[in-house]
Amino acid sequence: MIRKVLVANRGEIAVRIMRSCREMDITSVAVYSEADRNSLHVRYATEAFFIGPSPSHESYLDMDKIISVAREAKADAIHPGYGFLSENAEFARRVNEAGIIFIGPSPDAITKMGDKITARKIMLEAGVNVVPGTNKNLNADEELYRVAREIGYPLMIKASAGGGGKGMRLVWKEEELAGSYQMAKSEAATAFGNNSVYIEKYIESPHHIEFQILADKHGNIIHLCERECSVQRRHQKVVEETPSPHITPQLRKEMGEQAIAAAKSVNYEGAGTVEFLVDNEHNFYFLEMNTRLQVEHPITERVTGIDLVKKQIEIADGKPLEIQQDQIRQFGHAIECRIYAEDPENNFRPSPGLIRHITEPLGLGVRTDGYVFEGYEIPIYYDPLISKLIVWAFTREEAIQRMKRALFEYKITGVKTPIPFLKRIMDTPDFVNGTYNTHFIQENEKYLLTNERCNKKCEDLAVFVAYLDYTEKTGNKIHLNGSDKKESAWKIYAKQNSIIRL
Ligand code: MV4
Repeated sequence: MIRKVLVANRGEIAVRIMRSCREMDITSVAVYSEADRNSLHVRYATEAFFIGPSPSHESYLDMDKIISVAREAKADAIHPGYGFLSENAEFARRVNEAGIIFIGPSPDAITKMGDKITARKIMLEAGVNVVPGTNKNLNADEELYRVAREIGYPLMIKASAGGGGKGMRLVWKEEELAGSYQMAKSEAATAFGNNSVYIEKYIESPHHIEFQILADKHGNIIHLCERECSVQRRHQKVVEETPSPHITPQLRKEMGEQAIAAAKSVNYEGAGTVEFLVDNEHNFYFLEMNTRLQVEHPITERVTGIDLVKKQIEIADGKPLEIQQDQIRQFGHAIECRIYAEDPENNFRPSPGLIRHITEPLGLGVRTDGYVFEGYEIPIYYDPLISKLIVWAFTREEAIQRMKRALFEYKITGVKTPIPFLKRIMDTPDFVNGTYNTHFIQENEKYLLTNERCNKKCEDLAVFVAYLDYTEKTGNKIHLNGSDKKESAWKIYAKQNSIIRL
């Protein structure tokens, strides 16, 4: 029986996991670094242990330290959250060897899915659609040119140890092949300590659609339908929604079956996500499998009514999944916006610092998963995610309106956030119509980055033009920086002549 869980994470996801623990009468154990002494996950937990200095490799990535704390606290299980050690097979193995339950899949499943060439091979054997490409590490000889020609251009070279957009290269024509190949290999060696690469046909303008699956220790596997994650910027998700406006019930059924086949092929246990690329003709291809709980899991929880963290814990505890596939429904529509401490007007640079004021949205159909509070200082050491705003409504249209309302209510000062940027996404025709793909942000950049500073400059210019127009037509000279009564005369003039709105 799992009675006590150590949460090997921080921030919003640590709090999210502890909330489910509390509902299950499970004692939660927090671990924290120097920078997290005042963090909410420490206050929320039943017990908390200091594990080291702020840099994550000396704290949240220190396997020995975390396992020894788990032993000391007599935790029955460790939940890794996402990021940090969540997809580290060695950590999962060492946790198990310490006689502690790792809340997640087996080290073997993590290893297989972590190596993209191995995963492609296993998927092919399991009858899962994979992107046409190679399934072995290629050397730079005639074979490379031959297979590249077979696959056709454009194509992608990807690092086998990569994933999530890291270590990818797009090759448009044969002349670029050798150079890109060498660069991809050396980048992979530096970034992952593994220079294996493979080739895939380039899927143009794809949708990024992922399926949530749950698998227990008794061979039961179900899928909880899809999440549309095509609104991304530099491989960082910005907005997610479910159901996907791009997929049909028939496609959902086929993709769901393949997602289950993918999980089955590695004897998957726990919650996992199977990512697909879907093209405009509704062809879909396995991309990779994430062997962890994902950031965007709440939208699935909202439409299915299933607490995914609770299911993870129950599965780890050996309980069979009681719910059958035909009981899974997507009820209504859910959208998530990620609120990062970053500055969209400054190339999305992280904007850590003190939260001076925060008012979170409330009301019908609104959920926020966060961890910050007034007076909290966001550390520079970790992911700058402040919170996730999740809305639900019966229809997609209503959900968008509700998201706009919630974004209007959301007030955060002290750090920069992408709230104005997210509001504009909700007003962009491709988003409103549900006709977007992974190029959405790039294609709509002009509109989305019409920032506040630019608006202010336009306004200043309009005021100046109005002033010139007034002085020219009336002969009156007014000083712009004076706040005398005469100033209002030219403002009135400007307003009446529709030069500016004031
Ligand atoms: C691709 C692709 C087109 N064709 N693979 C980027 C993230 C990583 N998981 C895989 N990625 C892509 N792989 C082939 N064969 C296009 C992307 C891609 C992308 C995928 C999902 C979401 C956003 C993206 C943005 C650019 C490229």
